[in-house]
Amino acid sequence: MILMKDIVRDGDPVLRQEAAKVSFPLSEEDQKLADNLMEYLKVSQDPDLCKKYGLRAGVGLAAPQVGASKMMAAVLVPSEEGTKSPFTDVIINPVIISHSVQSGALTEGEGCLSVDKEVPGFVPRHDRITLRYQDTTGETHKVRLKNYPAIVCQHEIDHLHGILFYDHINHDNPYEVDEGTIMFE
Ligand code: UDB
Ligand code: ZN
Repeated sequence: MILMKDIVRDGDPVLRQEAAKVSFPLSEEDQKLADNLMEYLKVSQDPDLCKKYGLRAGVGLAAPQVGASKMMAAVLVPSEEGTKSPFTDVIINPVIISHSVQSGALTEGEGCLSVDKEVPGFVPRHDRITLRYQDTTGETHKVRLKNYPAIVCQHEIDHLHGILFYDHINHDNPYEVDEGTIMFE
């Protein structure tokens, strides 16, 4: 089981590398990696287990964050959270094939399981994306995502290209975003 000690922190070069494409059928190692990434999210979102294992409750975890430079990330956006539409899958070789002109950003800014310090500021992203990815069986999916699930997927896909959330924050003006940017929780 993945614990906080297994999560690679900012400063480790693996977080700045371009991850390698994953081939199918998945190797046993890659299947286990997929299972472990999703398991972390599930366990961390259970308040009792989260506390018991000293985790940070996560909505997404990318393979490079556990030291595996592979194009794979788990996403678990729970449905209970009022306005947030759910999205759960292990996304492999994901590509954003189109996106809205409109930007979106979280009112609270972003954090990252690999970044221990808080970095204040808005992180401008696409409000809507069409995402193509393969699941663990190798089946290709094309999904349209908006708002929160779209933000989480963009954050995780960034990890596969060596990008961290604070790279997107305007350094001179951390709380400045383009006119018309949709802000949501
Ligand atoms: C997170 N968690 O997992 F709506 F159960 C953040 C951390 C960095 C604060 C742990 C989070 O947003 N928690 C959350 C939200 C919910 C329901 C719930 C837990 N990430 C994932 C990450 O670092 N992936 O690499 C950071 C998010 C910031 C914006 C999108 C991902
Ligand atoms: Zn992250």
